[in-house]
Amino acid sequence: MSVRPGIVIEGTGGIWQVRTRDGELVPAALAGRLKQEERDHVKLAVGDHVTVEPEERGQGFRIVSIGARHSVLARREPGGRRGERVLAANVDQVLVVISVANPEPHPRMIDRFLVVCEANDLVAHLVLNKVDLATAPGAVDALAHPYERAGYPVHRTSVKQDVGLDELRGVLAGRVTAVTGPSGVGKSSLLNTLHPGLALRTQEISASVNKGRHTTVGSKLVPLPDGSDGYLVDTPGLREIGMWGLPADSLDQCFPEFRPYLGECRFQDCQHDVEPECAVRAALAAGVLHRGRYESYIKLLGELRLSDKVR
Ligand SMILES: Nc1nc2c(ncn2[C@@H]2O[C@H](COP(=O)(O)OP(=O)(O)O)[C@@H](O)[C@H]2O)c(=O)[nH]1
Ligand SMILES: [Mg+2]
Ligand SMILES: [Zn+2]
Repeated sequence: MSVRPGIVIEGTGGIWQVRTRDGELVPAALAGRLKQEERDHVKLAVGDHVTVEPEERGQGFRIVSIGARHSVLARREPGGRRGERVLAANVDQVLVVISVANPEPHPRMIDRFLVVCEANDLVAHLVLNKVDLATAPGAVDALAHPYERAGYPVHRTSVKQDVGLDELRGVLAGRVTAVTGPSGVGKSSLLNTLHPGLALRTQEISASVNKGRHTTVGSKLVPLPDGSDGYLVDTPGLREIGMWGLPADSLDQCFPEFRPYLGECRFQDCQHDVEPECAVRAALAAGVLHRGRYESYIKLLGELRLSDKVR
């Protein structure tokens, strides 16, 4: 039979664009049986692995099966999981891009991006771009250090001086990657230098074009032109995912370096703030945990406690 495996790269319902394993792009609609299932629970999304077969009549294809997902990039609406909207399925990793200078890095902002990744069970890589602008010796290492200690891969790059670009190209190859970070840090420059000719919508443009009609502009997967079967997730929604829906008492899980201590505190529901005999704060006092990362935790904890109350 002529059933072909592929990946959904574009569409918001109705007709989907499926890229088959041999690289052909075919329009496809959900088979009637799957449409019923979709109404019942999961909605098809960009990034889903599917199989398609040709329609009996006409040029189109139909999607006859949907594979299990290993991850979802979802925007949770205030009020919990009910309003969850899947921006992309099967995202392998997120690159959080920060610049060493111009704009100045804010570690607390880096922590916020990483928490969003952890809360969505997404593997995060930190990219420190514009290393050519570092002034003090050791400044880049000092920035990288707490994240390397927490277990994150950290990549030092410069578009201007061609530093770390081959390494980063290797990180993208064969994987589905979403890229995020503040504006002006060099995300577009990096991607265009790594893979000239990529047809990415820039986040800045989609953010303004999209105002007030988030449901009409969907995500896209952009195939990498290196034949590696890697994709970039082009989504207008990534920066708005935020921490909505994350309960305050799960925040500690979003700091990977805290995990060895969780469960070691005197109180089982310890939030590592003012509670006595807290294993996280003991590790902090012993210099094993990084002070700035802990301060980020306390700041984000305060925000989540507030939004827990609003709900
Ligand atoms: N010095 C230096 N400037 C860079 C580097 N990468 C990007 N830029 C500059 O930073 C500015 C913002 O880059 P852009 O790619 O638009 O950032 P985006 O908003 O994150 O997409 C541009 O003027 C780039 O030329 C780099 O590695 N070193
Ligand atoms: Mg840009
Ligand atoms: Zn504790």
